[in-house]
Amino acid sequence: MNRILYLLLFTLFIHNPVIKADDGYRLWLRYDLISDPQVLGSYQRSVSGWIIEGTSPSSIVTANEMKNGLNGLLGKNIERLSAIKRNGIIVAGTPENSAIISSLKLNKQLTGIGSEGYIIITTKYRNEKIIVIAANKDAGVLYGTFHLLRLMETHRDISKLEIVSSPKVKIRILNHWDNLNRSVERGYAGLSLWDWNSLPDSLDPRYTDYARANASIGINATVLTNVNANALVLTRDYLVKVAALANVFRPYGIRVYLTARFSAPIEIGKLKTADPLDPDVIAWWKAKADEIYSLIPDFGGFLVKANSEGQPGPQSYNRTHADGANMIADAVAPHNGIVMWRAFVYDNNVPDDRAKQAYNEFVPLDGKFRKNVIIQVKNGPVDFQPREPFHPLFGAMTQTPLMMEFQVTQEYLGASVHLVFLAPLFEECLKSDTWAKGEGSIVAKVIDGSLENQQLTAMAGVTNIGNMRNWNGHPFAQANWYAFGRLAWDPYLNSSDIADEWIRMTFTNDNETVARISRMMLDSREITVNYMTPLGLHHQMYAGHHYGPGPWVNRGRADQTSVYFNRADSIGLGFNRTSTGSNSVNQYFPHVRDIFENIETCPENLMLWFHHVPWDYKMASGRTLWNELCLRYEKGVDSVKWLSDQWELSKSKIDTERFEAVKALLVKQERDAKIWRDACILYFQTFSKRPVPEGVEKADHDLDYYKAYRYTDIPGISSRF
Ligand code: GCW
Repeated sequence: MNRILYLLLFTLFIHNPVIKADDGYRLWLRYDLISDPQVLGSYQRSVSGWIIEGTSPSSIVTANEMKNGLNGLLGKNIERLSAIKRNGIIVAGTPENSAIISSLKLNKQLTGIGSEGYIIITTKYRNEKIIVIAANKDAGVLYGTFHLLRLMETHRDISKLEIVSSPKVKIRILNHWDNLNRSVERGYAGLSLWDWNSLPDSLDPRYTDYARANASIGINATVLTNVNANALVLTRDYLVKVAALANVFRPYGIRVYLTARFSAPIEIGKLKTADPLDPDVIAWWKAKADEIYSLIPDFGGFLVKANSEGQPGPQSYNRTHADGANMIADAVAPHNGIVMWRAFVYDNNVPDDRAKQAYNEFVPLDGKFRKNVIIQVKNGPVDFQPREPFHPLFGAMTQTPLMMEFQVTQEYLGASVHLVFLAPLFEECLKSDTWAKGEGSIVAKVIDGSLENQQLTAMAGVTNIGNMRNWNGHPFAQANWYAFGRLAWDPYLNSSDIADEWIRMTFTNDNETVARISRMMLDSREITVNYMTPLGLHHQMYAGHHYGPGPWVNRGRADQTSVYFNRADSIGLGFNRTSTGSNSVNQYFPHVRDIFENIETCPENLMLWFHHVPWDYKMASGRTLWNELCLRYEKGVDSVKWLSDQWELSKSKIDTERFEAVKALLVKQERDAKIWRDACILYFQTFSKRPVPEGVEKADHDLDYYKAYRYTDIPGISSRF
């Protein structure tokens, strides 16, 4: 009887596994017991113990991860061993720190994978079948361990492993736009993680969890402070705090960088100038660099925003960006530091087309930068819009390394309220063909250095991390952190593979649910483009908060207004950037230029970026531009409803806490999508003077209502705007 009852209970349990509440803190590193009995059984047969012989701080954190991961996933204590005495042992280490690894003679496999790469193989050791994670250095062992755990979290077959992986990009770096008072510029997930007041004495355990999460996806660097920089962080009191963070991050392979305020020699150095050619200024930066390295020997270097949006820079002294970058680069060079110099510049003298400015300023400087300078370029020529063409600088500088700057925080994509998976946006840019050296010269090849054989390579993500319990605000915003890390490791990955992994680790391995959520995620970016800025429109956000619509915004600096970018008039809509307009198309290589120049060949999704299109222009659908535009907005709104329906179908497979959180956010997203649709259609209609086509829901209010509409619930910044 008991036995039958037991069996009954067991079957019930297996078929209805309890879905535990989840506050999202553990991100994709949940390590919950594997719920699929078959998968669990096969893993329990393949894994019976593990060995990590190394004793460095990095080996210790790797061992902790191995232990917590295996014990959690397999639901029992998996023994740590010191010798191979049976089948199913995992051995992780380097030839230096592990006698077993060294005896396996893996030199051939290990050459060419560098200091961060790893191999994971199934092999035999004195007749015992074992899994080996081997690397040249500790960091590789840690990454390999995370990889193996990921395979298990995603229920992959681990019986015959033959994995070789090494990062294609050298510096994979988060940019925190965090201020020293803990506010975060464009941050929507609470305060900055860095509690400067309590550092260096008190170390929040979150610092460790932050490092772990980053290491799990291969991120190996972080810039702690805002590019709109405060020189105070370079004073000794703060540097000691920075050093404390660097100490926490080091075992996880993460190096710390800071933003350098160009006028720091004046502000904290008491000099009269910050002129990069002034000997006192040069000496000040050199001494500052020496001081930093005495506290943080593996300090990465500086990120600099100069002569842009009011930030000081070399041009204030009639010097060039190269003069400024080189001066700081020389100060850090003896310590192997680098300077990441941003190309997001726009001058106070408003140019004819803001999209052209970075290219015009930087291309003439090609070849003039020191070897340890890399130019950090945003993915598109304007500013992190839902859709932009790739930045024309990619491929255009042959002697200077260029790095990517993606924005992970959703400044222009609905903050932490809208469900928008950004991997498709990142992927679209990385796979864009610049034609710099003929067909196939895709942006990813600029970023991984292969196009021009650059050794210094990097990818930055302006992060969406804050001190909210779930780190990012929206449960799905975690996927953007995850995707950034994975693409920085390998810019050739596909969004769908990334989504699949992330969903399995974060929510469930139920195939049907994974497929459904994956569809939602993969479509989500296009959905947002439709209800915000379809057909190549851009920068139509309300001034300041950039959250809701503001196509009418016409006050302030001209090239920050919506009317500057939409150019709506009685004839049509869109920014003429062809040869008859601003001619920014000419910054692209001829093949690409010709495609964008001709309205017949310009991709429709970028049409209003490059062309001023008449309202009655016939689109691919056969509809006029006006009708097509209205229907795109409607499609955006309808698709948000679709997202909600899809989410509802996943209810039984998701823990209540996160299910309800996402559900509530989708309600807001639908509200916002409607506001976008109605506000934009009503505003553009004042120019088109055409009726709204059938199939588009009628706006609830008139244009004045939307112009006067004030959000009270934008995370993080509602008090400011
Ligand atoms: O998009 C703009 C943002 C600013 C930001 C700037 C930049 C940090 O609105 O908040 O400043 O870009 O990238 O420097």
